[in-house]
Amino acid sequence: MITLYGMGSPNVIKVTIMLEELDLPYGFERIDVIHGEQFEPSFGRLNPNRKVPVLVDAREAGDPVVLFESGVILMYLAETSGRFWPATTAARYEMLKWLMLQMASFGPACGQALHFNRAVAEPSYARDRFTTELGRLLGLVENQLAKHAHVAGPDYSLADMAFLPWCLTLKRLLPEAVELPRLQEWMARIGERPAVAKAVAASIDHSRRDLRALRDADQATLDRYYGRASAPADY
Ligand SMILES: N[C@@H](CCC(=O)N[C@@H](CS)C(=O)NCC(=O)O)C(=O)O
Repeated sequence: MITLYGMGSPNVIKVTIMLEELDLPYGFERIDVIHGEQFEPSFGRLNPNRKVPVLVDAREAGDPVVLFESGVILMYLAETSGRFWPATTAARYEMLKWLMLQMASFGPACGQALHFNRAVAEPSYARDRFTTELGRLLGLVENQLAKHAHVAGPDYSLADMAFLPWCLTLKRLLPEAVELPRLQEWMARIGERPAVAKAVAASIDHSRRDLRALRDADQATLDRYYGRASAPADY
């Protein structure tokens, strides 16, 4: 049995896309990160960094495999299934460098740009800085899509699965950022894959619950969620 711990967020959707692409059955455990469920001791044993997604693979006898970091989870599912895992070292690393760029640069830039444009009302140095950096990275993806059908080259890969959920989130929350023709075409094309459509549809219910939790949260909860107050002292 595979269990995915998550919420309706892009880093979690990456993993559900891959699980759907592989047609792997899995259970979903919602973690209400807005109300701090990630600080429960039981969750800390799965991810000491207290973030979702977490994947627990208990399909084989013995200790389950417990993984955090969405990129690592994608790599694990690819390597263990033999799908979306290029056979040659050169092709594999060609794909992995774009996956790593998504993990290390694009995802964090999206998160910060969205935070300073949407969650915080006033214009600021931080807003300009992260919006500019996000624009630069989206330009890089646009250039890549001018040369290839997919982010990491001619083939659909883990890199597409990692970039797409963030791009779809931008389309909803910061649409002007993704008004790039090749990016738009790629989003529409990849979005039509049955596995992607299924994963995105499944995330809608989780997102609604996250939004309700955000709407109902008191100021102290919001301050903790947005990192303006420290995490619980004893976690
Ligand atoms: N690099 C991590 C980022 C994980 C992450 O930031 N997860 C968010 C949801 S997308 C989260 O758990 N937020 C809750 C919190 O920060 O307390 C990954 O890709 O898995």
